[in-house]
Amino acid sequence: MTTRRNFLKSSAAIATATVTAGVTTGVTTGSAASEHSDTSHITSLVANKYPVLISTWNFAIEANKPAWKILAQGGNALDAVEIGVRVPEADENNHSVGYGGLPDREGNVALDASIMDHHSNCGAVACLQGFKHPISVARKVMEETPHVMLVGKGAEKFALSQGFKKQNLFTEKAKQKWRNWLKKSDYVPEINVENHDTIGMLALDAQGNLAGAATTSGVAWKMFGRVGDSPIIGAGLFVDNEVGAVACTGLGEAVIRTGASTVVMEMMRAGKSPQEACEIATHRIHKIHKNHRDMKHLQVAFIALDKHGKHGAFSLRGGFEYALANEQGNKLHKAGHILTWS
Ligand code: SD4
Repeated sequence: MTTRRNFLKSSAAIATATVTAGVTTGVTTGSAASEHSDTSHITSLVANKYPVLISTWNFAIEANKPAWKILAQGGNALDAVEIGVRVPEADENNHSVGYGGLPDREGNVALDASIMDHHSNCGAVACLQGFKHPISVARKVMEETPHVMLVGKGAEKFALSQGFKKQNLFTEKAKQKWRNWLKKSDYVPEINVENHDTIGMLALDAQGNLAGAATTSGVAWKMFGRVGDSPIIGAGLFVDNEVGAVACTGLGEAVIRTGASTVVMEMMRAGKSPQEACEIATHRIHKIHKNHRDMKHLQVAFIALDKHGKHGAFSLRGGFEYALANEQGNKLHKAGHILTWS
């Protein structure tokens, strides 16, 4: 099996399309807007930055393709992020999202997802079993119910009522990995090493509106009923159309403990760049977890996009990549980080 670590070691193939961004202090995509006081100049610079799309991990390159198509044709950010994250959800070789995802320790493939639009409407599902596209169920929760989140059996009942078809998501490959895990049954949530990661996707459309989506099968071998950060607005995902959008990946428990997306958002609101905001939140998680039992294997990572199309990305440990799509193309980037894997 190619682990993410091995993949990164032997990633000459992607090196041509990869740049290192914001290793410790920030990416260099900063808008020149802050250097000028002439508003019309700012408007034209900002206009050049629309649309833009950013997503987590290397599988984001494929996910960005249909999403970018929508944005490039003037479509809205909400449709783009939903269509985009459906790509890894449907990929049986991706063991961290949707169909083919690794199960909990009892053998249940339990999925979490959330979606948020530019009006601060949001919808989420947690611990949903048997539906390949939890992101689309989450969107229906947002559009068709008075609620934000449905979980477990309630989410399943709702999905069926909306016409989603129930199916078996537990593939033979995932079963094999589970059976191997059962031999020792030791729970070590090594995010990078397992190549087990959420897709978070953020888009700014041609109208200047933001949306975001996150979808995952959660950490492998979790307890039955465990919910991660991805379906929790303000933890794994947050969109505020006045400010920006944020998505997290990594160990959800650490993200929830720190309200991480909210931290990034409020830093941007206070005037920090998306890059600075991601770095501040990562350092906060590091500080809070220095003596925590989760620290040994802890990985968390952020992507952020502001209202003007500036982006940021940062992770606690090395190995986090994100794909950025704009008029210059769809490219994989390595994010800066605080620690290396020891
Ligand atoms: C979670 N953040 O459930 C999610 C998914 C994950 O690497 O494992 N990300 O904690």
